[in-house]
Amino acid sequence: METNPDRYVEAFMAQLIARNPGEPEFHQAVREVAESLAPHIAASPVLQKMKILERMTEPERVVIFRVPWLNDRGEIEINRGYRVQMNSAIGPYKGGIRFHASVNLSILKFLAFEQTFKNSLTTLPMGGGKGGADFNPKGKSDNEVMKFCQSYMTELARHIGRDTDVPAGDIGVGGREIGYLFGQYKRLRDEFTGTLTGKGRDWGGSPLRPEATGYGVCYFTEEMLATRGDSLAGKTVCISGSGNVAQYACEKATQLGAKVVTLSDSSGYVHDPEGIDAAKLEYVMELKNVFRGRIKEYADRYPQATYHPGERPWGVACDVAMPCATQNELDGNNAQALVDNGCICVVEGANMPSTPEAIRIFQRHRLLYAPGKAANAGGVATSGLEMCQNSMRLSWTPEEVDARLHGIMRDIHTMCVRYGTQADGYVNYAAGANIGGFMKVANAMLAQGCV
Ligand code: NDP
Ligand code: 2IT
Repeated sequence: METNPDRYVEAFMAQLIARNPGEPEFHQAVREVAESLAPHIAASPVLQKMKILERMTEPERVVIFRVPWLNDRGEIEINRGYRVQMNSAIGPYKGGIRFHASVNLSILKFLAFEQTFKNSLTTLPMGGGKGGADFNPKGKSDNEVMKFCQSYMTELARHIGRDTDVPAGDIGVGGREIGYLFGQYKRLRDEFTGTLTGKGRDWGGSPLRPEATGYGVCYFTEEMLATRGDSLAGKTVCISGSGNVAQYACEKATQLGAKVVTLSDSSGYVHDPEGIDAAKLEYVMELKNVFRGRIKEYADRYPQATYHPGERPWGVACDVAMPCATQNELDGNNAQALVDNGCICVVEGANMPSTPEAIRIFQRHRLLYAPGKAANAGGVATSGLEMCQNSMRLSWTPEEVDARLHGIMRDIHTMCVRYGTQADGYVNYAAGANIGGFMKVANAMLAQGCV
């Protein structure tokens, strides 16, 4: 039994790194959690004897498979498909599918690990999983995307099911891809069930699932600001990304009275000092979702906006920053720039967008800082609501789903405050989310024995 928290973390991490070499994102995600949990685990003979954290960091199952498909020129292309089934202690595996050239086992294990805690925080019965492929959708025709999705699902179908593992979208996987994936799943299994979430409204999708992650980020932001007697109204907001999460974070922040001044993609960012209002956002949605264009076109359309190629938006002065693109997109220098420019609140729409150094800077300067596993949980929570509606074979109204989403985000905030409030009154949301998310999963694992 190791009773010193620092020694516990170092010994634990040394073992984890030796067992999982060459997986830096996975190491980073686990270390962040291990540091929060160390005081509790170092004080708990049961958690140590039952090897709870050791088991939580070993996926229950990983499948890796060949995904061959024919491109529009009739040539064979080969990608690598994955599904990481991390933890099923409190429900079926649940988590998105990512199609991006960078996808590898390290990234999917970090995402599946974080998902386990996030899903626990939603209070809904969902375990943790994540999948994807190193397929790059950029420049691919609809036909090629469909062929790829069908080939990916042909293998994945044997590993998933409504009570086993329920995938959804993530980077590179939105409504179009979920449609192709669902079509192939239904064809192979000859059953119409809610095995994927994020489906179209007319065929089993929940109202508000597309909006849910971004809206949830803003609801969570409102809760955080309220702890300091403040709100989003009148705030200047920097958002990165211009995909699903960024778009709906922009929409809701604007509805709540904030002015969103940036959006980005992997090529650069646009800065619109007048704010990206509803009409301009409609243009962005068409540009990104229909024409699959680049964010730089925004600056051609709206000449008061400037385009900054190859840069991230964190040098723009703002009150609130919402990183909504990808992991490690906000480093220590970016964090320092945000602090120097007067930013008071950082809310993660993406998964693990801030590097450990960035997080230390936010916390040292006592910013309101919320990790993705708490702040972006509205997406998977609404996926959980979609599963619930599918099981009942009925559909709730948008108002009903929105009210539930709002309630869930409020409850996650309360959980973070409960487990994350320090002696000096500062709320460490990262620690709160890690401890709050861990408790339920750990208790379930203890009850279920050595499995
Ligand atoms: P989308 O594919 O819709 O959008 C992703 C956005 O991020 C695009 O603007 C993309 O730009 C940008 N981006 C992707 N990779 C990079 C990179 N390496 N560097 C800079 N920019 C990049 O994905 P989502 O909006 O769904 O996901 C965004 C984040 O939110 C991810 O971290 C995801 O895991 C997380 N998330 C998503 C949820 C969901 O429900 N969809 C739920 C919870 C979290 P480009 O077009 O140039 O690639
Ligand atoms: O990271 C995430 O929480 C998601 N991509 C959503 C997962 C889901 O199952 O809705």
